[in-house]
Amino acid sequence: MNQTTRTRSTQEWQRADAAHFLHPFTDFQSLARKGSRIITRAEGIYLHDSEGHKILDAMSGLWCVNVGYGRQELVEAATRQLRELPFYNAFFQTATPPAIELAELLAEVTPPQFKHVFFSGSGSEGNDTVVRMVRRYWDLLGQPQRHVIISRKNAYHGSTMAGASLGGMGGMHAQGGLPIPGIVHMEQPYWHELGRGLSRDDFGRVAAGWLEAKILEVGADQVAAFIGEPVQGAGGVIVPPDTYWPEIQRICDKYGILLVSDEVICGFGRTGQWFGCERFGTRPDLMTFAKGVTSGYIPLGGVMVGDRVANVLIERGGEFNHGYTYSGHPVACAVALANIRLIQREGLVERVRDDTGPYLAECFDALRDHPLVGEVQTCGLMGALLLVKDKASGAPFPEALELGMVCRSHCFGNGLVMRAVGDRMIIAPPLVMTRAQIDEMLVLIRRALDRTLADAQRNGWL
Ligand code: PXG
Repeated sequence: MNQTTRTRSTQEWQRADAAHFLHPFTDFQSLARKGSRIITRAEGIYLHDSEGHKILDAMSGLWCVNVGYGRQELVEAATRQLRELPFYNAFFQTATPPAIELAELLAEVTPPQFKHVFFSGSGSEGNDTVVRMVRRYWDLLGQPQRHVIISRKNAYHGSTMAGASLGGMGGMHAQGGLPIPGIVHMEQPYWHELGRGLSRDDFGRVAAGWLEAKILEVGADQVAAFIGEPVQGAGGVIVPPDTYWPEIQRICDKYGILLVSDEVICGFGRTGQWFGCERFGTRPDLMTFAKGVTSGYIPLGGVMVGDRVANVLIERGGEFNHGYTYSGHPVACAVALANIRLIQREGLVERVRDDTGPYLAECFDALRDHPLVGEVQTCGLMGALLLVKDKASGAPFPEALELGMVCRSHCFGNGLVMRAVGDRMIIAPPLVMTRAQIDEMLVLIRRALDRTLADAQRNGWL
């Protein structure tokens, strides 16, 4: 703990925070009234706050701390690189060893069509690069009219102008004049809301068919690409039926449009495969990554560029007028190298696939008997529990009750970070989590559900 952390009380932190720090996605006034929770340190899968509470972090920071907190290999890699060469750019025909080595290692751990990478500083910037690159690709092929990118409602692709436009969040589009031109949205593959009359498999095919309908509506010769998260993360851990992605791939192939897999959350082991596209059986042309590439220890993002696009950009391209100061930042790349090697050495992807992923699925399944739980989904080390008013019909609670937020407060009060997306309670814990820690998490989750149920009964919401 550093000097300032020791010498300020929680209230002093909160006062200074409210006076100067505008937090992301936050109602500033309401937070200033309540005061932030001040997280001061972390170890393994646990956070510690300024009040001395220990909290199980079932969200891996923000879907990113895949290898857990306090990993000395990553600290040492950063320190070594900071001493040797803290920064140099990659613009003017220069490169640094960590950036080159990371590019090489990424080509090794990603599917075989990927031999090239374009680095950014975050997932949002990565998706800005995707928009620039996709449109540049079709320009170079003499089809500049192919500029429309199809995305999905309730998708999250970041918060820059292009990232938020690709995303399908109405609240974000309502601020700042979004989406930018040439981005259109179709419905998401959310069975519980849109497919309840159908089997999940049939619904998966129907939902993928909405892509073909959208392509025909826009005009097939106008469409450049389709982008999607293998599993929608911020949208509420919406796991599509297994029939969905293969059909999306078939439709992309049929019309020759590029497939972009946004792997910012699903990448680096989250689904029990290195990348979500491998779990769901697609062959994307471009793949956005961030978060888990450094386990969040330092910002880094980028786009894996498949041969189809890379060959055109390299052979016919001339200069690509795009890049960031921190594209290939040597310290970030050194941390990513240490992080990926650690994931490999500890076999974390295989552990999620063969052991902790199936175990989490089993434990979540057992929550189906809870009176509030209407739907249960997991994929690797991601999970969602939908709170419903009526289990038989799946009828939701009135939105105004914000039952998810009630449950989330019980989690916090109980030493557990779990997110609420509407009434979907979601988790994405560090991939180093053990079976014993999953058991411990489940005790906390069940307790929060029971307390939420007691509130609902006491207030006559059921
Ligand atoms: N794509 C996906 C799939 C993401 O989940 C981004 C892009 C943007 O990455 P950056 O690094 O620019 O934030 C993300 C980010 C939430 C939440 O509430 C999720 C994200 C970010 C902030 C909040 O679950 N994901």
